[in-house]
Amino acid sequence: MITQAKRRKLAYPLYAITAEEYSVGRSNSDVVRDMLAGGVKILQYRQKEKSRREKYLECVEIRRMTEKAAATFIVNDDVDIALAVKADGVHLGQNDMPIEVVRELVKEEMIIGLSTHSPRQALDAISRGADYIAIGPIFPTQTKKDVCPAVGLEYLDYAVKNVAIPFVAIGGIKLHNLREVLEHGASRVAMVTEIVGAADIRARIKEILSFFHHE
Ligand code: TZP
Ligand code: MG
Repeated sequence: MITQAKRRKLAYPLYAITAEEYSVGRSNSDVVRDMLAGGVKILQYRQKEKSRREKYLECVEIRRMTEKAAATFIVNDDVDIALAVKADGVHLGQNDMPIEVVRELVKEEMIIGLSTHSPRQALDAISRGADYIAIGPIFPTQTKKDVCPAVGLEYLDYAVKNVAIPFVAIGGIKLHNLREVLEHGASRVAMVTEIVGAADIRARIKEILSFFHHE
């Protein structure tokens, strides 16, 4: 269940996610350094197709960097890596281990996030104790290999009206459609390629954050 302490760790508008295959030659740790320097305060380590040893070693380093920057660190998929590096949270998909089982492993203090693609999945996630949910993909995206089709802004509208826990809009969100997403009431957005693929990551983050500062 979400507590005030966990809410505080999620109380930031931009949720940045790694993906080395879209980072145009830069390593995850180089990208994370720039994300944090640009002002990112919630960061998810997401990396498919690397050995678990490599992922663990990268997460050790990223935990050190996020701690120094007072940023919230969430590990995608790997509950054991999240525990081993003392991450703030773990992010699960609909096909990962059941949330109740993960909760027993990580205990109450750790944040559990769940990807959801429909109102039914949102209600299910909330009733089973998710601390936050991801809402998407809002727009078509090629970034996630096994992604379901875009759900559109309607599901975001539903979440804005009906979801009381923190939620983050995700999927195909770019500078050019960010205003539209915010106008629909999202207070947090997650991005992969718009950040990791930018030539100047710090400048891109400043541009994204400026949308929130002028709200
Ligand atoms: N979950 C739903 S869509 C997505 C994930 C991880 C990928 C989003 O990537 P991008 O590059 O921001 O569209
Ligand atoms: Mg997953």
